[in-house]
Amino acid sequence: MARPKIALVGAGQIGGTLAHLAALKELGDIVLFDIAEGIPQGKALDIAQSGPSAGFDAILKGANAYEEIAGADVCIVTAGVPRKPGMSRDDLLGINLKVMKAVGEGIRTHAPDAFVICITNPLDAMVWALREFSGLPHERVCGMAGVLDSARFRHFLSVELGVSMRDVTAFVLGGHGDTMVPLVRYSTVAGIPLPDLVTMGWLKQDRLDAIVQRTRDGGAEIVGLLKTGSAYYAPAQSAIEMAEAYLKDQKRVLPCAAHVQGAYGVDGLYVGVPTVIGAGGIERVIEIALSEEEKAMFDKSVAAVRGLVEACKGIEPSLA
Ligand code: A3D
Repeated sequence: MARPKIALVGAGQIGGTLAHLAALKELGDIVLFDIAEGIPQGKALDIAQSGPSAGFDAILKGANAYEEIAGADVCIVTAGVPRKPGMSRDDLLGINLKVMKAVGEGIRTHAPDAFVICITNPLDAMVWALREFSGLPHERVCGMAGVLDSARFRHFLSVELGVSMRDVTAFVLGGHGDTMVPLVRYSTVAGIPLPDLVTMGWLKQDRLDAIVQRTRDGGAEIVGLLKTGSAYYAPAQSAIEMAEAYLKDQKRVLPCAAHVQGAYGVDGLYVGVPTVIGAGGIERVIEIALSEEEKAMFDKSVAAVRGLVEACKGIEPSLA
């Protein structure tokens, strides 16, 4: 059986890391696509030359023409610009919307059967726009944010509690931005919900509150340190987890920006929710019970995403 084909649209910091991880995990043959000439070719060659030592079998290729993504099984989109210190994700809207138009049309023409994972910010609005421009079925277009936001939450909690990151599960809902909703009640250490850990005296409430806030600001913290761009190792790993769930039909339960139609009172919007990812793409949106306070936070987040989608329609008349 031929190897799956993975197209990485955008060969910058995240794109290059995605290619490396996909090769190490032998998820398939990899095409790195970018408008910058030489960058995707150089990264493809560099990673391919790590193959003999790493011991993977994968063909890596760099490209500047959309024809090269033809027949891709998975497309991961990072094309666009990242944040610089002082910028919000929303400041990227106008410029990255134009990029999504070109990418969406490229996917529509050359890779209409792919499972598409968008990473470009502002995430929830860009994945919506990418779906509109590509015309692919909603269940085959999604955005990566929840896996990363929950990984940040899990990491901070594991350090605070001195336990393995593997035993910490976390639940983050809503848009990828300042309004994201880390759900403390549904986050656990080996099945023990965080509020119970507070009652047991293992976790202080003020420390938990600080970790929730640090999770919300997780991206900005790294932008502030790097100064020239945003996070890329953990974002790439998170998208690889989603791609693997699709390619191997793992039926993973992962939070991601999915098209929500009806659930949570949302009518046709991409927003961060728990999903099941398998060979059918986003096979299910899981609707969990929310308290009044959680629902209010989620609704605020949804309103922020809706505002960005409306702004997209204002900029690009074909989306209205
Ligand atoms: P960067 O290293 O700048 O790579 C972006 C690449 O896109 C560059 O190589 C550009 O040449 C390329 N590009 C620009 N326009 C086009 C186009 N029209 N077609 C093809 N390629 C193009 O950025 P990065 O890899 O660090 O980040 C990529 C995106 O991911 C940014 O928008 C970030 O804000 C976003 N991001 C999202 C998250 C989430 O959790 C959602 C996390 C981190 C970064």
